[in-house]
This record gives sequence, C-alpha cells and structure tokens, in this order.
Amino acid sequence: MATEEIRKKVQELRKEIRHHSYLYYVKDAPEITDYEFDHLYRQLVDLEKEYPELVTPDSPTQRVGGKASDDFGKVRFRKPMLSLANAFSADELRDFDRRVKEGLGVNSVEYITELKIDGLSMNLIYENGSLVQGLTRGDGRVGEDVTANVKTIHTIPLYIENAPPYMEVRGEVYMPRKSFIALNEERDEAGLMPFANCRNAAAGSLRQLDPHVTASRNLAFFAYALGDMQGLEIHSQEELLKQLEAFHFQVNPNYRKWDSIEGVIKGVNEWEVKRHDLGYDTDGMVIKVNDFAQQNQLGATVKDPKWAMAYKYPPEEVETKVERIIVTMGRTGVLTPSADLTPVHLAGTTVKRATLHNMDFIHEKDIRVGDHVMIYKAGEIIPEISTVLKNKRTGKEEIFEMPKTCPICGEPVHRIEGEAAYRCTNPNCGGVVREKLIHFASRDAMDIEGMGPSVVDSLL
Ligand code: 0OX
Repeated sequence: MATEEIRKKVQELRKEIRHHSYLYYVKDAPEITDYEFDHLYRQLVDLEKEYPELVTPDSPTQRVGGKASDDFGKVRFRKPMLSLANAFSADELRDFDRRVKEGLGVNSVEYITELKIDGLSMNLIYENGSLVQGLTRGDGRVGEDVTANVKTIHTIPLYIENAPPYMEVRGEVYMPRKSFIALNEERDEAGLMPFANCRNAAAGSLRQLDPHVTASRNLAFFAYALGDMQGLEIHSQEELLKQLEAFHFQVNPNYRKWDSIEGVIKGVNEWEVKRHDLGYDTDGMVIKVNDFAQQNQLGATVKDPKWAMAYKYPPEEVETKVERIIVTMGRTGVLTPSADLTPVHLAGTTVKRATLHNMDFIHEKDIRVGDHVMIYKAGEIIPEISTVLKNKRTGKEEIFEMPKTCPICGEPVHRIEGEAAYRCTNPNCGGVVREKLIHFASRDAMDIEGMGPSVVDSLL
C-alpha cells in the first residue's frame, strides 16, 4: 500500500515532469538536461510500477500505451465544429467586413488574424483538468475518438492546472515539415507510398490503430478555440489565446489584432511570402471578429460562423517538362527514380528535379518521359509532381521501365514481392557502400565534419 508520503512524491514528480516537458516541447527552452529529465521520468515509472494503484490516465507516463479506442468510435459534439467560409481576394474580405458591420450596426470592428495551419481540427475534452477525450472533426456534428493517439502528442497537455471543471479545447494537429520529409524518406527506403503533403501525413498518423506508430510520427498541436465549457469567462479571441497559453497549450505566436479590414489585408499580404519560411504548412489566414459578444450577435449559418473567414492563398504550382528519368541508389540498396525537369522557378528556388519515389508512384500518375507536368513543393522543400497534363501529349512520350541491372555495379535488380521498391541484389555494390558511408558521416549520424560525398568518393 502506498503511504501518504509516496502519494505526495508521485504528485511532485508529475508536476515537475509536466513543467519540464512544457519548457522542452512548447517553449523550446529546456532548463534541465535530457539526462536529468530521464532521471525524473524513471523515478516516476519505478514508483508507478511498485504502486500500480497510483497510476492515473493523465500521468506523464501514460502518453503511449493505451489502446486506440476500438476503431475510432463515433461521438456527437456538444457544440458543432463549424467550418470556415473562404475568401480568395481582398475584395471578398471587404465584403465580409461590410456584412459584419451591417450585422452589428457599427462602423468599426476589431479583428484578429491567425495563420491558417494546414492540419486536422481536433476537439480535446478536459474534465477537472484531465484530458479525457480527443475527437477529430468528422462531419462537424459527430467526430471520431482518437484519444489514445492524441495523448502521444507532447504539445497536448494531459493535465492542466487551475482548469475549469469542463472545457473543450479546439485546434489543429499538424506535422512539422522536417518530420514530414524524414518520414517520406523512410517510406521511400521501405518501398511504401509517400504522403503527398504534411496534412495527409498528419491525418495518416492520427488514424493508426497502434498509438506507438502515432507516437513515432512527431505530431504537434496549435490551440485556437474553445468548444463547450463551464466555469471560464473570456471576452475576446485575444483573451482566449492568452488563456490557452496560460493553460500551457502551444498557441501560434503569429496572431495579430487590427482595427480595420485594410489592416487585415495588409497582414494577409505580408504572410503570403513569409509563410514559406515557417517550419510547418499553412494554407491561408483566418480572420476573426475579436469581441465574443459581437461574435454571438452575428451567429452562424448551418455551416460557418458569420464572424470568421478563411483567406486562402493560391497553391504554388508551375508547369514544366520531364526531360528524362534517372535512377539513384539509396543506402539500403533501393533504387529511386527521379525526374530531370526543364528548370523552372517555384516558391523561391529554381527546380530541376523531382523525386518519383518508386514505380507504383510512376504507374499511378502515368508519368512518361516528355510529359508536361505540374509541380509543387511538398513540405515547402521537396519538389513533387502533382499532375500530368495528358492533353499536352504528342504521342512521342516514352514509358519508363526500371533497369534490369544496377546502374552502379551491373548486378541484377530485384523487386521483393509486396513492396514497391526495387533493390540492387549485390551486398557489396559500390553504390550502397558509398551511400552508407555518406550517411554514416552525415550530421544525422556521426557528424564527421568535412566528410562529404567528394571525400567519400576519394576514399573509395
Ligand atoms: C487553423 C484554424 C482553423 C474556430 C471556429 C471557427 C473558426 N486551421 O489554423 N479554425 C480556426 O477557427 C475556427 N482558427 C484557426 N486558426
């Protein structure tokens, strides 16, 4: 039986771990070393092992392990999760401003602009400070229970101090670009289909029956709204964002208050280019009437609130041509096809090559040498082909086939059944050895300064 003293110790450890976890994951400003953190965590794990009666679902040790609630059960929202009406031009924002002012009978309104994070909306239910349920948006009336999976997201608190008795926090689950790129590289190596963008990768990661998989995907969460709640009094969006920060949620810092729609338009234009430098994808900005009394007065249609609007940026895509398809070697012997393109300017750089991932990808999109294609940047970095412009075909385009022998060593190329990847069968293939050495010396591994590809080539 756990004594009062042990109970207290467990409480203290949890509080301390929560605090340092918050500093590390949300504030990106740790105050203790990983070693010290692991020591605290280990102490808690050991005590909970010895006294299992003290384990609670909101303990920091309970982030991974719970089973995904039987195939994502359906749950009806107390308050629907509304979507947003879209605007595509400054004039549509001016029309919105006119409707808002007319609806309120005023001639000036305060707005808040927020970046529109390109992820999945999530409703998190907290009872007496403990996270009890995480629901996807579903159709807006009924969501899907993904509690076990959202608990693995470190920027989602499992317990909130000084929380009201009941509170639903809404926001966006997203995958940072770095994690998305690393995940797709892993998938290419394993012969799996890559995700087209950060949003799809986040969705795929949340819809996992095994929370260990979700935990390995490095998802994150930005909070921006409340659903139903009791015991909180908040008067504006600005106040709400500050309160969410005080509850230790991650709130996107790039929100701003404006006293006119012309200010809003200025803010929207400012971010059209700047957004490419962020570590996560955004597809626009959200404009909200700041004052909650005014929001209530305006109300909502069946679908969208009348006090908010999404301004959507056009997706950046350009046309180019597939000049040829080449094959490169990865460190596990996987042969990856890439398209050499007619150089074009796209989102700040000149693009000459796009990855084609594997033969399944090429077949699915029916990409041929000589094709005119539209390209975009996945995760703002990796050029990808989105569509083939088949109406521009002349009949001279050539179907690509994977070489039967390795372009480096000449040994046969083999496709393992059930996998999309083709591999060189030679364990001593010079190409594989080269890629392994480059990886070994790289920043992600041993970080050997100066040992780049050309030094590796000399060495070999
Ligand atoms: C976003 C985002 C989405 C809340 C109620 C109506 C609008 N993707 O970043 N939605 C909202 O607000 C909803 N804000 C955002 N920042």
